[in-house]
Amino acid sequence: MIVDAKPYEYTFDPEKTALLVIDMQRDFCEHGGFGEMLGNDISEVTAIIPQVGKVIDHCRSLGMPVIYTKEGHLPDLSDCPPSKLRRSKKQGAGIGDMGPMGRIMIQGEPGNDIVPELYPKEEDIVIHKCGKGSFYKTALEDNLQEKGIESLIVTGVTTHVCVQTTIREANDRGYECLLIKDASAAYDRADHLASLQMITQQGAIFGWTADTESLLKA
Ligand code: TIU
Repeated sequence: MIVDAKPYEYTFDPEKTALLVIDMQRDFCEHGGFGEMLGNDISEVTAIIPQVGKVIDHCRSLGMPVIYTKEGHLPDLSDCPPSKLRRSKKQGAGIGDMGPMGRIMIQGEPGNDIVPELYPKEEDIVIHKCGKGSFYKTALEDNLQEKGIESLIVTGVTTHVCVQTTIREANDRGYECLLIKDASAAYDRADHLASLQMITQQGAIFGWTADTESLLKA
């Protein structure tokens, strides 16, 4: 399939492509979550939920694996670097502290769950990650290799943090990444736009970008 994309056409084989849905969890997308407690306005992020849903439906209809990630930590915080813990507390969003949606950024707490509008299905893969990148200390690469995946369509939040870190990790591992630009968001639109530029510059130095409509047309 050929998608009208930047910096030039993106070609993928649905049988060798997976969809990544990065961190569309309540902690980043809902009021009272980690993202808002860090001092962000969440409106750019909530606005993409319907678009992410469209991309998920489309990729499912093509038979592609759908892989969700969730950023969070074990209840005993043993997988949270002291530096990350310290900085979260200093910013007023202490990881592991009690918040409006349970303990902040802790696996199994309501805030760590995927937003109801995009809830995973039984057959989907859900990856727990403790870092910003989806490959760091996870089984993602093994999952992709088992399925013979060579390309990744990427959605989720936030573009300049977990999404871009994941695309950089994937690029170094040889995956061809397409970021769906209206199915990803940063809290600040300038960060989102800067990320798109960084990904596509120098002849797709990290990958491609396209909008949902172009993907659906392909
Ligand atoms: N703070 C912020 O913009 N993002 C994160 O902390 N994690 C993700 O991007 N998922």
